[in-house]
Amino acid sequence: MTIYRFDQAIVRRPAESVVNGLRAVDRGPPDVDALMDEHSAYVLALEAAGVTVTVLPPAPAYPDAVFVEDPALVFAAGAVALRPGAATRFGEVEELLPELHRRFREVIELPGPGFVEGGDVLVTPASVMIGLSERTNREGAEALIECLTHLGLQGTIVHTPSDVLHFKSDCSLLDEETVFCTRRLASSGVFADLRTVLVPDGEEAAANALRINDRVLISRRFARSIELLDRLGYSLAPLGTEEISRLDAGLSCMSLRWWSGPN
Ligand code: CIR
Repeated sequence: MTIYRFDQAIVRRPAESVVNGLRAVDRGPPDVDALMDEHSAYVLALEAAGVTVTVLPPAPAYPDAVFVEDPALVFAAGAVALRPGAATRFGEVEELLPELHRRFREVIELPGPGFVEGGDVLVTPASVMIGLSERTNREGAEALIECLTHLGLQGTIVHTPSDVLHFKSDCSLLDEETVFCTRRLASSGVFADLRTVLVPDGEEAAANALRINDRVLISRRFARSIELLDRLGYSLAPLGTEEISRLDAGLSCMSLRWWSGPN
C-alpha cells in the first residue's frame, strides 16, 4: 500500500474569527468569503481525488482551527491527539477529540508537557519525521516517538530551518521515493534516503503541496513549480491559497487524511 493512498479526511469549516489567525508577518487579515471559497475548493479537490471528506463545524473560539492538521496525527492504525506549541491553539485538541474517538479505535493523547504540531510531521516510507521548531520541542517529539511506537510506527527527530513555521512548510512527499523541498531544507541533508526535487527559488511556499492518491494539490500561485512538477509527470490540482497564505498556511494544513480500508 502506498503511503499517499487515502480514502478518508477530516476538515473543519473556517469560522469568521479566522481573521484573527496567527501569522508571522501581518499582511492584513484574510478576506473571509474568499477564504471560505478556498476551503470549499479544497474539499472538492479532496473528493475529486477519491477521498470521503467529513466536514466539521466551525470552532469560533479558535481562529486557527481550520488548520486541522496541527492538533492531531492520524494513521490507519490509530490517531494521536497532540499538544500545539501555540497557546491560542491548545483548545483545538479538545474540539477534535470526540471526532477522533468516533473514527479511530485507538486514540493516544500525547503525554505532557512537551508540544508537537502536525505541520512538523512528515510521513515517509522509512519513518515518521518530526521537525523541531518553535511549535514542536524535543520533549514533545520524544513523547510522540513513544506514541508512534505503540502504533507500530517509527519516528525520527529532525530540524526545521530557522524562521520557518513548520517542517512541512518547506517540504511535501511527491511519491514513495521523492520529496519536493526548499533548497534551505535540502541543504541540511535531512532527506539522504529520498530523491529531492528542489522548489524553484522565490517560490518557497509552494513546498507545502499535498500528494493524495494519483494527484498533487499545489498552490496555483507558483507557476514555475507547477511547470516543473508537470514536466516530471505529476498530475496536478492547482488551488487558490491567496487568503490562507496570509495565515502562513498551505495545502497540507487543512485536512487530516488516512486510509481506512484493508491493507
Ligand atoms: C498558525 O500559525 O498556527 C496558523 N496560522 C497556520 C498553521 C498552518 N499549519 C500547517 O501548515 N500545518
